[in-house]
Amino acid sequence: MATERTLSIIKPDATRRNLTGKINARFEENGLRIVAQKRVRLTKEQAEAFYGVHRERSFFGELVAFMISGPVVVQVLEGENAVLKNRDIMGATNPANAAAGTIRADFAESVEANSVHGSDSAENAAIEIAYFFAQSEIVA
Ligand code: RTP
Ligand code: MG
Repeated sequence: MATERTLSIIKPDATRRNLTGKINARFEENGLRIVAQKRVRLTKEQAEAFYGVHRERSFFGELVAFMISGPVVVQVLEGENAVLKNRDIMGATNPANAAAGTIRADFAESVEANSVHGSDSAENAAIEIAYFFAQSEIVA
């Protein structure tokens, strides 16, 4: 299994509750390395473009409003099988369905305010990483 990278976002519900360190510990304890990280306030345009695949969904407007409601931490995680591994560490989208010990089971407030984003495929990871980071900002 080759080393892989994935894009992670610690969402506004989690930064508001000062959970960045606790969430980062989950990644590191599970063998993922944080090779890039920055705390930013997304613009409406950035959030709409980032979640563009959901543009037709009923929750799109609320999702964008939530993602710009406070600071987020965008980060690149690196490790073996990083995309799927991070999805496992995060748990299911709805915390009610998330397995015990996952970030969303332990920290998420709701299906929307679910604390973290993680890329869902290697292909999307490459697109999402390039959306937020220059190559020179990623230090392995
Ligand atoms: P993400 O993209 O943020 O990692 O989450 P995901 O793959 O687990 O879930 P996805 O289906 O891609 O949905 C993106 C985000 O939209 C919000 N959502 N709200 N109100 C709702 O029913 C609903 N469904 C999804 C969540 O914040 C979800 O993470
Ligand atoms: Mg998704």
